[in-house]
Amino acid sequence: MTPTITAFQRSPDRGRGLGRDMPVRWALEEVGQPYDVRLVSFPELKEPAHRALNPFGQIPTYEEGGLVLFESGAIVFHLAQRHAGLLPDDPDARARAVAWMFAALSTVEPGIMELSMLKIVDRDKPWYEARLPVVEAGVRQRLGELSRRLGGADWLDGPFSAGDLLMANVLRRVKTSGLLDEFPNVAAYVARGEARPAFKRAFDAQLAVFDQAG
Ligand code: GTB
Repeated sequence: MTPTITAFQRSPDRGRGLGRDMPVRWALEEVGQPYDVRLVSFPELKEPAHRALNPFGQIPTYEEGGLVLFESGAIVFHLAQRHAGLLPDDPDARARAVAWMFAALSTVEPGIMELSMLKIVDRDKPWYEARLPVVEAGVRQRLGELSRRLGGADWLDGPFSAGDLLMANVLRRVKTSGLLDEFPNVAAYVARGEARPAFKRAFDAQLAVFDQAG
């Protein structure tokens, strides 16, 4: 059964692969699972047919036979449980990899998203210049903590896992901020993730959607 995911018909990131379909595509490529993509417009996201798949009217969704999932982290977790390669077999190592998945999405990503949204939405606000260093400091703190834990290792806990996939994907969003460059081992970690053949296939697939949309 070939699963179907949804993605933006016209991604606002202009093919930079910052949408949440990216980690799902990456995980599918890592485990060698072919997939179909249904492209959805912004108005379609809010229609009942799409809300039946995702009550929040967002991408990505995942359909596989009778199974419907939303939330990119849950979809990556599902794929990692069903296929070999993204979670260790040892139960303790597996639990730690899952902890990194949660850390990526609930401890590291919120500050990064706040910074991203601040720059996109609030640049013209009178308080922008005062707020920016505060939000940057929060992201810098998390990057520093991550840097200290990662040290000289390639991945966060042994072999590459779904935890690394989500963490590297989340960190890609600060690549252009300059903050990542303050932590060379974290920048190298992200680069290692992006150098994986599965990442490249996923990135190229979402870029092709943007290019074809014209
Ligand atoms: N927690 C959910 C998950 O991880 O699946 C969040 C899903 C989500 O935020 N989806 C966004 C969406 O559908 C797209 S990815 N938004 C439409 C809506 O809510 O109406 C987030 C995103 C948004 C914008 C850009 N951008 O402009 O570059 C990139 C990524």
